[in-house]
Amino acid sequence: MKSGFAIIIGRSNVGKSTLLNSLIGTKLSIVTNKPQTTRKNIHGILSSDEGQIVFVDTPGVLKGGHAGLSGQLIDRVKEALHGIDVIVYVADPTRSIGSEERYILSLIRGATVPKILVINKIDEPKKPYLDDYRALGTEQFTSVVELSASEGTHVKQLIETVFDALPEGEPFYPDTQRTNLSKEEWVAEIIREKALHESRDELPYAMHVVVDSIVDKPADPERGKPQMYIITARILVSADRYKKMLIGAGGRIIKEIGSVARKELEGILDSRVFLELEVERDENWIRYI
Ligand SMILES: Nc1nc2c(ncn2[C@@H]2O[C@H](COP(=O)(O)OP(=O)(O)OP(=O)(O)O)[C@@H](O)[C@H]2O)c(=O)[nH]1
Ligand SMILES: [Mg+2]
Repeated sequence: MKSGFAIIIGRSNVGKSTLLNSLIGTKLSIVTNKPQTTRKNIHGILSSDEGQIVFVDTPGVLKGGHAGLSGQLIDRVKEALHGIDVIVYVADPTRSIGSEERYILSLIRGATVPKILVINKIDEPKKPYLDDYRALGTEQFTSVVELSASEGTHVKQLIETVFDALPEGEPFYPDTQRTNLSKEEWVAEIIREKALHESRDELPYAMHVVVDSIVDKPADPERGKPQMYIITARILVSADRYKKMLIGAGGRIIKEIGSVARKELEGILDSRVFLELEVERDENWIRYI
C-alpha cells in the first residue's frame, strides 16, 4: 500500500479547489471566480486499492490583495509544505507566468520530493501561455499533466501520477473519511461561497462565516417528519457599511445567500435544512480564520 500527502499549490484562481473536488468526487472546497477564496488548508482524502492520498488544498498566492489576509494565507501555504510527499503545482495557461509564479517556484525550489506540474483549464479555447508552462514543466518538474478540473478530463491520470510518486505506507485516515473539516467548518464554507457570489468590491476580504450550532433531528416517520438539520450561523464583517451591503435593501441579499446555501446543503446532506443566518459586525474577524 502507498500513502502520503500531496500539496495542491498555485496562485489564486488557477482552479486548485475545483481540482480537489474533482479528485475526491465531492464538494469539499469552495470555488468562486474571486481571488483568495480558499483560506485554510483543506484535506481531501482519496482511498483506493492502491492506498491513500491526502490532497491538501491551500490558499492561492496573490500579490496585492488585502495586506493582513494575504500575509496570513501565505503562512498557511508555508505550513502546508511541511511533511509533504508530493507537490502538485497548478497553473493556468490563460495567464502569463508572473511574479506570483516566481514566488511559488522559489518556495518549492529546495523541496526534494517529486514535483508534478498540472496545467489546468485545457478546456479553454484560448491558452496563449501553454507553451511557456510546458517549458517550465520540462525544466523544473518531475512530470506534467494537462487536464480540466471542471470537466474532469485527465484527472484520473493525475491520480495515477501521484500514486506512482508516493512512498509505501499505511493510511493516515480511516478509509471512509473524506476530509479533515468538521461539519461546522464545511457548512461555514458553503455559506461563505454563497456570500462571496453576492459580494463585490472589498467585501470578500472583510468577511468570515461562523457556524454556531448544527442540530440533527432524525426523521420521525410516524409523525410524518423528515430528517432535518437546524443550523445557526453568522457572517462576520469588519465594518457597518459591509453589514449594510450584505443585508441589502429589505434584507434581500442575506435572504438570497441563505436560500441558495440552504438548497445546496439540502442536496449534499440529503436532508431538510433550516438555516438561521445573521450578519454581525466584528472588526477582529481576521483572528478567527
Ligand atoms: N475553464 C475552466 N475553468 C476552471 C477550471 N477549473 C477551475 N476553473 C474556474 O476557475 C475559477 C477559480 O477556481 P477555484 O477552484 O476557486 O480556484 P483556486 O485556485 O482554488 O482559487 P483560490 O482559492 O482563490 O486560490 C472558478 O471560476 C472556476 O470555475 C477548468 O478546468 N476550466
Ligand atoms: Mg481555492
